[in-house]
Amino acid sequence: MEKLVITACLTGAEVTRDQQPNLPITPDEIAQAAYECYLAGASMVHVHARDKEGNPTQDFKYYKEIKEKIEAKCNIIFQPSTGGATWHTPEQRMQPIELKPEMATLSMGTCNFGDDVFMNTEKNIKIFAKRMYELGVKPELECFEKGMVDSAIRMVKQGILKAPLHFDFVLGVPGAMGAELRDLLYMVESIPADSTWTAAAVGRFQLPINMAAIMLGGHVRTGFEDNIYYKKGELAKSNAQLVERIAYLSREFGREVATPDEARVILGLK
Ligand code: KMH
Ligand code: ZN
Repeated sequence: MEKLVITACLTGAEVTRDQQPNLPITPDEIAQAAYECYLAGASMVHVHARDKEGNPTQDFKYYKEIKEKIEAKCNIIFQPSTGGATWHTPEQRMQPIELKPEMATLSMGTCNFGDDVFMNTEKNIKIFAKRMYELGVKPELECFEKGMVDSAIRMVKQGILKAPLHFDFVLGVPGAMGAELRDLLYMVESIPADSTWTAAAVGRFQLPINMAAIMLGGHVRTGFEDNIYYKKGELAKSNAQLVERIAYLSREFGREVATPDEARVILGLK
C-alpha cells in the first residue's frame, strides 16, 4: 500500500489553553510543535495562527512568521488554513494564500459548526480556488458533508477545480456529517478514482476514523485542532504524541509512513 501521509493539525481556531494546556499558540511554539511532529512521522502541518492574546487570526504576518520558523527547522509541508474561525471574513481568510504555500485548505460548502455557521458560499469558494491556482497552491478540499464532495466534482466539470483532487473528510463536527465508519466509506466511495484523501474526525472519533483511513489506503490528520485527548479522560501531552501513535499503528499494519518529500509526490505537489 502507498505510504501514509500524516498531517498534524496543531492548533485550530477553537481550542483554548484552558482546555489543552499544551496547545501551541505563539509562532515559536507552533514551529516547535511542527518540528516535533515531523520527527514523530508527520509530513504536513495544518496551521492556524493565533495573535498575541491567543485569539485566532488570519493575519498574513503571523502566517509568514510561522512558515519561516518551520522552514528553518525542517522540510515538513506547510498547509495554512483558509477556513480560519467562523467569524473571519473571506478577505481575512484568504491572506495566507499570498505566501504561496504548497497547499492550503479550501472548505467546500456551508454547514453549522457547533452554535455557529461556517459560511462558504459558492461565489467565495470560486474566488479562493482561483487565487490558489494563480499562485500555484494546491487546495486540500475540506468536506464536512457529502454534498461538499459533490460540489467539488461539479467544480471540476466547470473548470474551477483541477484534477487530481485531494480531499480532507472532516467528520463529526456538530451540525455536519457524523463520524461513523459508514460515513467515511460513503465519502471515500464518492470521490473520483484518481483523487487522494485524508480523514479527520472530531474528539473521540479521531482515532477510529484515523485507523480506518490507514486500512482503506487513505491518509490521516491528527492533532489538537480536532481532538485534545490521548484517550478517554487523559489529555494528550503534545501533538507529537498523537502523531507518534498513528505512525506506530500504521507501521504495525505494514504501512510505512511518508517523508515530506514522499508526501509531495503522493499529493502531486510541486
Ligand atoms: N475553524 C473552522 C471554522 C480549515 O482550517 O480550513 C474551519 C477550519 C477549516 O478549521
Ligand atoms: Zn483548520
